[in-house]
Amino acid sequence: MTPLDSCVIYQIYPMSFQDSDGDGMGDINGIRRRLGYLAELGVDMLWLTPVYRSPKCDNGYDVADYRDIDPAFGTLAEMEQLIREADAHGIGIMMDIVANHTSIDHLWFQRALAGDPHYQAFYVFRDLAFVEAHPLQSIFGGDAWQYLPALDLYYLHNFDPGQADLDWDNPAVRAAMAEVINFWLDKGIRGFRFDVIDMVSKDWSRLAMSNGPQLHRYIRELNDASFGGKGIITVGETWGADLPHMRSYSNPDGSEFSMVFNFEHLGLGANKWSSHFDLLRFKQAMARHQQGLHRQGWNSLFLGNHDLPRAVSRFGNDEPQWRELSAKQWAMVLHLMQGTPFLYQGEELGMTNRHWQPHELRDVEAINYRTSQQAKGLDPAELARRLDTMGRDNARTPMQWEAGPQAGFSTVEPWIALNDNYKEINAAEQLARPDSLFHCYRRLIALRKAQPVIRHGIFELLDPDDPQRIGYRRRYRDPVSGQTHVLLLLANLTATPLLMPHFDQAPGANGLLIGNYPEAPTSALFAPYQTAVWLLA
Ligand code: TEU
Repeated sequence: MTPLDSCVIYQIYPMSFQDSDGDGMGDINGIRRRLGYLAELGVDMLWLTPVYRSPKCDNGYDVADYRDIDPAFGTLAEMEQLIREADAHGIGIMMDIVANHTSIDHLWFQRALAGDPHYQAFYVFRDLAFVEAHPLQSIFGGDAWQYLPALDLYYLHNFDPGQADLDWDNPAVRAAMAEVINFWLDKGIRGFRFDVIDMVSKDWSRLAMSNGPQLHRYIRELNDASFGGKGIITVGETWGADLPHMRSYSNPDGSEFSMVFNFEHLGLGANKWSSHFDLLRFKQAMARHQQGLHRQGWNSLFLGNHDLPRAVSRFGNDEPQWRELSAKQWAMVLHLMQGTPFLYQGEELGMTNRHWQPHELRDVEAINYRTSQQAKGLDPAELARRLDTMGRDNARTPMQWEAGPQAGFSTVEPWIALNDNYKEINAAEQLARPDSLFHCYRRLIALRKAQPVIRHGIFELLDPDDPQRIGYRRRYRDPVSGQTHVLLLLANLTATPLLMPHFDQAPGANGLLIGNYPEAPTSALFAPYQTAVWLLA
């Protein structure tokens, strides 16, 4: 298995990756069919968002059975085949562990409902007095407490009412979750992504649903009881992680996770729906994490996932004239940092956000948000703009494989609308064109494996206050040869030509490692979105 420092992980949203049985929804056999494509890209591991049995009120993040595959995706036997076939390509599979909550269809919750006190203690059931003293809003909107007349109790759901929070202060819950992980380890799973893992320890005294007092203890206990010491790659989803927490989570002693997802660089702010991307904050957050975790932890590197807008639409310029240059630029900016890059499906093609008609929305979060904002009288044009720029459905449109019917995703109308631009943006076109974004990603992935300065070099941000450019240096001293390798990246983030400071340090065309124009820059005047990366001896 590829070691952590050169590993690149590709995230698959199975519902939207490849349909193999003509029901308009992606499935496990569809992923198997595309393993050749993923091997060509050069990725080492596939993170699958949940494929467990689920009523799918939150597209699988409401798990009804952690040990079975949802019939819409296939069977356990097909999953085992996927694990074997991926392994034959040198690719591991990473499962998504949804440990903070289960579906209310899960047997545990059903037994709790039937009055079994052992399983009632798995969840957060409380009486009216407690609920009144602890008012909480669900992340998807509305009250986080749901009343159950049959029990005359309320249960906590930080997400949809169909997703009941587990009580991790109950040791039986922690043991049950370790067993789930061991079940998948036995099947040959090589990685785990832990959904909202910072919410498993809650701090009731502060009414804080994440970063509670037992958080790191519970993670260490889970590590000990399941994946620890087995060369498994793990990543925790932690919206509330600051640098000290990140160091603890990704402690090089291996006692917690390999790394976590920190979201600060995305500039989502307090309210994601009205947030704007802020380049200076991005640069500063990246530099802080690059430097703060160097040899003291490990970074994940990502610009997109199934909850976020499409990367080129959020960070770059998705107008047809600039889209590919801009997407290559962001790919280079991210992939030449230290850490483990995560590529979200379609990012390697530069897939974009789309315009949503109200009836086309599928995501529970977007639908709830639309309803609540309409009730509050938000201007309809502004509401549409927010859903188009920030809605999670943007990331969930079907993979664009080819220019033919349904973009090659399915033979029937997909469960969620395609992006109309699949005739221009698709895998078939890019595989055949050597200077495409796909091949740029393929090169970046290969460079990480070839160049120790990318894996280990110390990071230095240039001009942190420059709002139009990104520049950084990486520096690495080879312990054997004593030779120092320096990587220099300069990027013009605007649609107009710009003079680039630090160009005088570039060694000329011969030292160019990678760039997004056919020719290396010959002067300090960079073309629109021009990006160049040199290796200095
Ligand atoms: O996401 C956690 C989470 O907090 C997001 O729902 C986030 O708040 C939202 O997208 C931003 O508005 C994880 C999963 O990635 C997500 O798909 C699930 O819906 C959620 O947990 C619940 O399991």
